[in-house]
This record gives sequence, structure tokens and C-alpha cells, in this order.
Amino acid sequence: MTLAGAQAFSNTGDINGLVTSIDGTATIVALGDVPDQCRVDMNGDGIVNTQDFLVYLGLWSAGDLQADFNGDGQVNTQDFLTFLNEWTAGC
Ligand SMILES: [Ca+2]
Ligand SMILES: [Ca+2]
Repeated sequence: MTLAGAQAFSNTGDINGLVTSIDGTATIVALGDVPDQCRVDMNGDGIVNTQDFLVYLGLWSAGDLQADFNGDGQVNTQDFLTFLNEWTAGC
């Protein structure tokens, strides 16, 4: 079986795609998990660096819920520390 292409990613990380068998039949399937996107890569460029820190700082200082890194619905010092720990560790 050959993965002909990934067509969608679900919120749970599954890939929906076409798998082609040797006889040419195709079936839409859900395949395993995709690793979570590195959430400290704030600008999504695949690198964790100062730019991501600045993006987070902007969101955090504005109270944007994207900065709610511990998921408690509030943006406060705990989120900043959580981000800092993850950012320091990289991805
Ligand atoms: Ca980045
Ligand atoms: Ca929070």
C-alpha cells in the first residue's frame, strides 16, 4: 500500500489521505498520529528562537488567550513561566 497523499489533518493529529493498493483501488483512511506542532514555535517557521519569544511576549502582554499556555483560561505569570520553560527546552 502506498500513501498517495495526505488530504487533511484532524484536531487529534490523524491524517486523512488516500492509500492506493497494488491493484489500484483507493480508500480514504485515517492514519496514526502526527507529532504535536511545537507550540513555542510561535511564528511557525520551524525554528525556536528570539523571534518566537517576542511573538509570545506581544501576545502575553496583550492578554491574548493564545498566551494561555497552561490552559486555565487566564493569562498571567504562570503562563509566562510555562512558555519560558518550553522555549528554553526548545522542541
Ligand atoms: Ca519560530
Ligand atoms: Ca493560563
